[in-house]
Amino acid sequence: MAIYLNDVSRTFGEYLLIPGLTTKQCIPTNVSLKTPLVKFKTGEHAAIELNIPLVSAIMQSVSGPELAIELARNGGLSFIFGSQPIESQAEMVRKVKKFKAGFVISDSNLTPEQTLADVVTLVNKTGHSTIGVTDDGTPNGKLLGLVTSRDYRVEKDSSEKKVKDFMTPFSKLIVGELGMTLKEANQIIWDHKLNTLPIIDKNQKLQYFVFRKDYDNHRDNPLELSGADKKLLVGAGINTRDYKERVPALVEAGVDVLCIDSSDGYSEWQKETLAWIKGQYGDKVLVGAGNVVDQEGFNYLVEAGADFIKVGIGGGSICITREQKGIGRGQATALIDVAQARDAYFKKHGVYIPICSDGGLVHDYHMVLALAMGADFLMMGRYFARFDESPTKKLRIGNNFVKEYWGEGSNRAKNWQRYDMGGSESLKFEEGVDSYVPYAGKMKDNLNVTLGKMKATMCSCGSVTIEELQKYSKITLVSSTSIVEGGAHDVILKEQN
Ligand code: RVP
Repeated sequence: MAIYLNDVSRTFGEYLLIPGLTTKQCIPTNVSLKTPLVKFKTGEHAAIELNIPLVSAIMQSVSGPELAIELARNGGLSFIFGSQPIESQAEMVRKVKKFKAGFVISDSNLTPEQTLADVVTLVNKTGHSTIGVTDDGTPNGKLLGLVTSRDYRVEKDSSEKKVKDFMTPFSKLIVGELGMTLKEANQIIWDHKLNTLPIIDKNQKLQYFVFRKDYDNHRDNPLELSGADKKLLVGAGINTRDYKERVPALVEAGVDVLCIDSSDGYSEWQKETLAWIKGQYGDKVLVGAGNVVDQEGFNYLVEAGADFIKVGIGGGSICITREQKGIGRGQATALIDVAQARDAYFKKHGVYIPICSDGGLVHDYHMVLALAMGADFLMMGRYFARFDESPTKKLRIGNNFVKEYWGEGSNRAKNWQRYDMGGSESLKFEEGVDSYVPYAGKMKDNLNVTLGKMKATMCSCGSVTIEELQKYSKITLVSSTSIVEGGAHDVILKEQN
């Protein structure tokens, strides 16, 4: 006979937090959102700790290098999507690792033989007015000059005029050398009243620009997630098919942590993948596994060597796995169950395995609930897809701006490995949809609001750390009628413009 679980599958919207005593120390500025990303032994620290408990989903429409850089600068971490060729994924990882605050790789470059018409086209395309003139027109070619808006007059000059005839030539440029600090670069900018300082290597090859206007922007990112070498941290998704080629390429590119990406991770394929990685690299390569929704799945992947476990099947906003395959579990119930297994494992073995709640988080308070229920960090797709930094197109629909957001199991992503059940020929059907999400602007502005709200909720619960929240919070189920009570009710809302 089948086993019946007695607990109802529930999700975050069915719970509320009951406030605890808010002491005078319990103020948002005292709240730390630091949290472990990978396993550690009693009395030790995790090899990687996040400064905010948020990671971005392993998805084409979410985690590209631009979003990864911005999220790491704000204390979280991205897992660059794995549903792409190995080399392009490794290149994205390299791009994040190469990022140096204030040092920008030039995105506008031309050769001296190109024309004013090319300059105008490029400026319109990038929106940037500083153009690096290099021998081969690439961002790292030999620097031959610089063009800024002060070097030409579109109305008066011929559009055929060659770049070499109006650029500021290299002989007249003030440049910085590769290896100098941002402080040193800014001193040169200040001393010479420059707007842009090109940074070159020994062979005069352009490496970066440092812009005067960026100085203030780059000064304060106190939560930045970087290693001892000051490079930003970045993760990457892998699958259970091509890991013998993909993992070495990602490691070579400098990836800090991997995660096996699967909608249903309780499988021998994951065990094999973990065994291979740990056999090759030991604990030098950190790798998470999942997704699971119960204790059995958690214990299986932990025994197989996973450094963290991802929880959640079918709760993602773009996910139709539950409808298509009838598998899954309410996200809150799954999390509560797995958190118990995590705690039991810690008690028995003295090893703490962080768990990540993946998918289905809608409101900011859901994030606090998930942490209170035992999640160590949270993976989100929809939340991040809305921002400028996500890799998808921003479109206007009617009076609203939206961004595209599609599931890895959709026909558009064609990430069949994620849904692979093994064998040489596997059934391919959609488990995700292609959609839009409301455009929300810059990540940093949104994060500030979200983190502010999370901290306020934690203070109401009397907790200044995630550990305290997990230990002491009181959580209650709500009835459907009390959910109605929680919104505006029995009033006539004024029209919102
Ligand atoms: P959400 O944050 O609710 O948008 O959910 C994102 C999560 O949904 C991902 O981290 C992943 O686990 C899951 N996902 C991604 N693609 C699909 C799909 O196509 N079904 N599901």
